[in-house]
Amino acid sequence: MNNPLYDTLFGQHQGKATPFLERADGTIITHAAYLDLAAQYAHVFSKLGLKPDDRVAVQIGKSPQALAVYAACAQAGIIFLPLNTAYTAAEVSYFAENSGARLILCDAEKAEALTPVAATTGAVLETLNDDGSGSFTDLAHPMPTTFATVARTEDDLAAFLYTSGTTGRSKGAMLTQGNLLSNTQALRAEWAFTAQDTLLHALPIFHTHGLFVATNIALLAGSKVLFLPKFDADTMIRLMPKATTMMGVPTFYTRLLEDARFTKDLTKHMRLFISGSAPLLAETHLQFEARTGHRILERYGMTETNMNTSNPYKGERRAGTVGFPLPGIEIKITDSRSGDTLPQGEIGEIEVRGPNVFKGYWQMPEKTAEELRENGFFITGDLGKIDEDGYLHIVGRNKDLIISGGYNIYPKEIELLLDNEAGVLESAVVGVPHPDFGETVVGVVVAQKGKELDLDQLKKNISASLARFKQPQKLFVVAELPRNTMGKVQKKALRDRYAGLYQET
Ligand code: MCA
Ligand code: AMP
Repeated sequence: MNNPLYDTLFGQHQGKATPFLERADGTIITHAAYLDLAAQYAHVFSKLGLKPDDRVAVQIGKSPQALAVYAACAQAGIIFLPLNTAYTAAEVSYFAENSGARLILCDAEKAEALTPVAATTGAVLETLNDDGSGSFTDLAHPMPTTFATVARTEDDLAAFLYTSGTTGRSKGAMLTQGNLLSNTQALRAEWAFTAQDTLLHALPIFHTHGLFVATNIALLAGSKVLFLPKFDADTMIRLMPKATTMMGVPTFYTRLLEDARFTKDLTKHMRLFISGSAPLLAETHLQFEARTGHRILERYGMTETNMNTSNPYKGERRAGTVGFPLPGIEIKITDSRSGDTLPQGEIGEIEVRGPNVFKGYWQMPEKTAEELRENGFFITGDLGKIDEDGYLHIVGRNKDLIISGGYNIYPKEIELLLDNEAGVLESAVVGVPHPDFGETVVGVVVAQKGKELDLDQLKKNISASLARFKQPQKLFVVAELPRNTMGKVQKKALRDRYAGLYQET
């Protein structure tokens, strides 16, 4: 095997007219058509002068073409760097610059805003729109539909996914072919995916969940994918009868449960519902079972590790837990300060080791050393315990992170922007419970002495540099921030103070 990721996930389907993607309008893209397009894209990379290990930063909508860029990168040995479509040009500029991307692919409407960063970094900028048109397509059109796959090993890098940190600076998690492949193989087997499956896919494809979990498993198993541009309850319900499996963040499940058309009858043929990326409330799990008779299978993962644990496919799926370590993966619970392993049942830091654990953060050896121990254990920043039956429970986070609708938001990034605004002395950003998104962002600011703050203006000012989903839904002015005796801001006190903001009455 000369390119493990490409050969195993993609190459096995070359020339096969089997259905791969089915779009909401019923159009089908076969494996063969998909891989022909990927080969054409790989030729364009060569024509543009890209070499193996170069990075391609991709901020484009969810389309078969976007997925073909991923395959093309694997085939050409290029590092795929997908970016959330909600990111502003300022955010994308950082990723493009930090990664040293040689090519930036974006929608035509974003091209103007991203031209300056391409000019600064010397990257080529091409466009690829949701409907498949664009300058990249024009370049690909005359290219051959076969490409000599570039030789790689499992240790070679396949993708960078950026994840924020407590300092507010995003870090590029380097994922190898072996990281992705080993996890896909473990999950396919655990969840029993086969070519008879049809996966209802409404997740974005720029994060681990929709790309490396959902898409990779379907590719490995040869399953068909009902490929929807985004979550939309009407379309999900219309297409559910054609599916056998679904993956989603908890918001998908709470939204479906709110819909009276989502019934036992609609789901009786379904084989499996999987949830992850954010905590699924035990209450949602139980409500789902009462409505449909299905127990949602909850699993736990991270950008740096892909999936770590999963509730069993065959055994008991326990509400409020994330199950057992996947085969080949070790989990231990440690004392945050000493790093010592704690006795079973005690709450501590969750650490993980296995072939799934990433190679480190791009050009940030100190950050890597802080989180990745020399013995290979990665310190997740999540707090958990293992119960007497071996199920892992996530009970909290040792990192300052908000998860809204499955998207991660790092308060520090928003606080730095707020602190920079005229008249702001200091700020704190917290996540509060939200019925739809699980958590949502609330900001608290302290004005400089004698200054009046215009909160609407403040919101507007920071919005230029911040994706919409990260922007505080509410801002409050307070006289001072609650602090402990060490002077540290007590975020828990703030979370408690604003916990009722979105509670339904
Ligand atoms: C959209 N909006 C949001 C979010 N999504 N606000 C807060 N949190 C969100 N997650 C805002 C938009 O900016 C917009 O604001 C308004 O909501 C409507 O936008 P729309 O696109 O229509 O939203 P939606 O379709 O209702 O989207 C909600 C969603 C979506 C379906 C929950 O966010 C989603 O698909 N989330 C999945 C994220 C995911 O895949 N995470 C996996 C990460 P306005 O109206 O003000 O303009 S991977 C991971 O975490 C690990 C590895 C793991 O374990 O999987
Ligand atoms: P990300 O940085 O996007 O990879 O998000 C990873 C984080 O999402 C983890 O560190 C957890 O805090 C959280 N997460 C993922 N899956 C679950 C889950 N099933 N339950 C609770 N938290 C989860």
